Amino acid sequence: MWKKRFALLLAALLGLPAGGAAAITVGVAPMARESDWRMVHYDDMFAAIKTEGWALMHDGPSTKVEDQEKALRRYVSQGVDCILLTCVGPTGLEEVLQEVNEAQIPLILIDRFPACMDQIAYAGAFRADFVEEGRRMAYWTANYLESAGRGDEEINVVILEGTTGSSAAEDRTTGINEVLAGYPNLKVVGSQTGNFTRAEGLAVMESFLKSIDKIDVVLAENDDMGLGAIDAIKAAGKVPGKDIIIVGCDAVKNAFDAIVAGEMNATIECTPLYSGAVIPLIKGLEDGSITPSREIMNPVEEAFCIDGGIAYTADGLLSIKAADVIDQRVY
Ligand code: GYE
Repeated sequence: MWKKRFALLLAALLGLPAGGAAAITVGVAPMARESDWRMVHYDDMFAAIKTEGWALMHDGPSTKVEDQEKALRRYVSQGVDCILLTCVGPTGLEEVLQEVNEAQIPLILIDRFPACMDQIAYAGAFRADFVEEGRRMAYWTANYLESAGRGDEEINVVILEGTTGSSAAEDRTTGINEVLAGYPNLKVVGSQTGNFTRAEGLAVMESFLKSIDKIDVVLAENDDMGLGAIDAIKAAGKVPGKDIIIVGCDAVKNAFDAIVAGEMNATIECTPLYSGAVIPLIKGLEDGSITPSREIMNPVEEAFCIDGGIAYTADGLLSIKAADVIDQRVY
């Protein structure tokens, strides 16, 4: 790569250690900023790249695959040392990813993967287990109802889905429905996308409240939509967290505040913090101490709710009381 050779030459001329900090340039594909999760994710990653003294190339935000394609092509032509990719959609990058591979630029996949990932080379892949997160939302709900003496009640559930076609949304919906199938008294009476945004979560919840007589539970596939649902429920004269149970996903700070205020009942964690895994990987790839892995790495995640102590997995892991840990949360 010409860029690296130039950096090494410059380092030699300036008397810096070869392979010194500034020798690494990371290209980050543009992506939308639809949620608190996404904001925290990029703040964390960009701050970590800066701390290393590395150069960052980033054209963002965008929801268009064409913009991602253009940016990746530019990163290839400029010879970056590494590319971080979160796909806006599962398809459309097949060709440019071949070009990334041909240029032998290490590609690190984060959070949303391309459908063609089995056909390409990548150096590492990190994301949450979204199906399991959906299961956890449903397990928590069923066990919470049971603990409140409502285990046999007919319960109407609405789902606020994430962006259609995104793995985070599709997989969470799969996990939710898989578990709810085991609880015939929990019926899904509405399921619609709110695109992972607070504004659309609010709008969809408003229309559910108008068209569905009885809603007992909202399963929001991210916290932002859950917070939007709270606004809609209040506007309809109902009490969120009491008249209607609200379960979110991500465990962002705003959800913690809502839980502690009693307006949201639970959130299932999905960490946006990947720099702690990605930065060491980039360093290891650079110095040869780490070889690319095709294994998908899932972070360890928990669940948080008003009182704690509700089982949220098939094997009975217990949720944590949000108020007990809110001060230690970093996002
Ligand atoms: O849950 C949501 C965001 O892909 C895990 O996308 C991510 C999801 C996250 O907009 O808030």
